[in-house]
Parts: sequence; structure tokens; C-alpha cells
Amino acid sequence: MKLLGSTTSPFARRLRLFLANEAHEFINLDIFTEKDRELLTQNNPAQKIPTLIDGEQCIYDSRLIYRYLANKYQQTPLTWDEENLLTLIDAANDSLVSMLVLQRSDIDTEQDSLFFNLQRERVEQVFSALNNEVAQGRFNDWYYPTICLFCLLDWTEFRSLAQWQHFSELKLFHLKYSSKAEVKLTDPR
Ligand SMILES: N[C@@H](CCC(=O)N[C@@H](CS)C(=O)NCC(=O)O)C(=O)O
Repeated sequence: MKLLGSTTSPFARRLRLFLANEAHEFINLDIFTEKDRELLTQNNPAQKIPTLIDGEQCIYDSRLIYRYLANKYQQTPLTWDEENLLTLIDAANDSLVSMLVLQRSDIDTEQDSLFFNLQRERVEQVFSALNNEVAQGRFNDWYYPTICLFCLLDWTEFRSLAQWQHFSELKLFHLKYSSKAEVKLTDPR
């Protein structure tokens, strides 16, 4: 089983953490170089990481990859409420990935205009909602939604894309899981 990703991608890191104790090969791509882009395109025409290759089966998108793996390892499927947590995490992560790509395209992402205001508002609302979910104990165990939240927060801080540190529950959550061995091993810094 091969996982195409990069050491900096928060979406790929989720699966690297989920697969921490399972046999797999992680292929670290620089998706903006010609050679790695070609390999990525051959395996996923949407040209996004992560992509999983399991024998003849290719799976695109972290959410689907998780479902595929959970099924393969006979884990209990997520509940609808847990799926909603993933949707919140993905919404903020997608907005922040867009902001990063725009910054790298020399666009001022601090500007007061509809697109940027919508992303900032979404990210703040999601962090606030997730802060409440942490307070209610929804992330007390190290399972896939917890892994995804950790990867979002850690990557947002690593890329200095938004502030979440004023949310005290998120701050405690991040601190609690920062010292895990596999978390340290996959730290993009
Ligand atoms: N919905 C996708 C999002 C994955 C994603 O946005 N990956 C980024 C890297 S963090 C990517 O491949 N970006 C390439 C691009 O947008 O061209 C998932 O959950 O896997």
C-alpha cells in the first residue's frame, strides 16, 4: 500500500498518523515539480494529495481514503455527528489551503473583499465551534476526527495562516497531543 503525499500537507498527515502502526509506504512528493506532478497525475487526475494506491485500487481524497482504510481494517464507521466534525475541519482546511495558494500567487489575502472575508469568517466560526466540541469531550480519544483536528491546528500554526490560540480548549487540545511519538515524527517543521 502506497500513500502519495507531502510532509507538509495536513490532509496527508492525517493518514500518515492513522497509518502510523500499519505497513505502508509514504511517498513524499513535491507536487509543484514536473517529475512528481507527472506521477501524481498518473495516479490522480485531480492532482491532489493524498492519494492511496492499494494494489490495483487507487483512492482519491483523504475522506474517502479514511473510509476505505476503516473498512479494510474493520473499524466501526463514523457516526453522522463525527462525519459533521470532519466536514467542519475540512471546511476550514480547504479555506486555508486556498489562502496559502493565493499568498503564493502574490495576492493580498488580508484585503477586505467578499472572497477573503468569507474564508476568514468561516475559519473563525469553525474554530469557535470546534473549541466548544473539544470542551464537550468530543475529542478525548485519539481517533480519526481527533487526528484531523490536530493536523489542521498544527498546520495552521506552522503556515501562520490564522489564529486559533485564543481558543483555550483548542490550545489545551494541541498541547495534549503534541508530544505523541507519531505526531513528532510527522512534524513538518
Ligand atoms: N479534499 C481533499 C483536499 C486535499 C488537498 O487540498 N490537498 C492539497 C495539498 S494540502 C493539494 O493537493 N493541493 C494541490 C492543488 O490544489 O493543486 C482531501 O481531503 O484529500
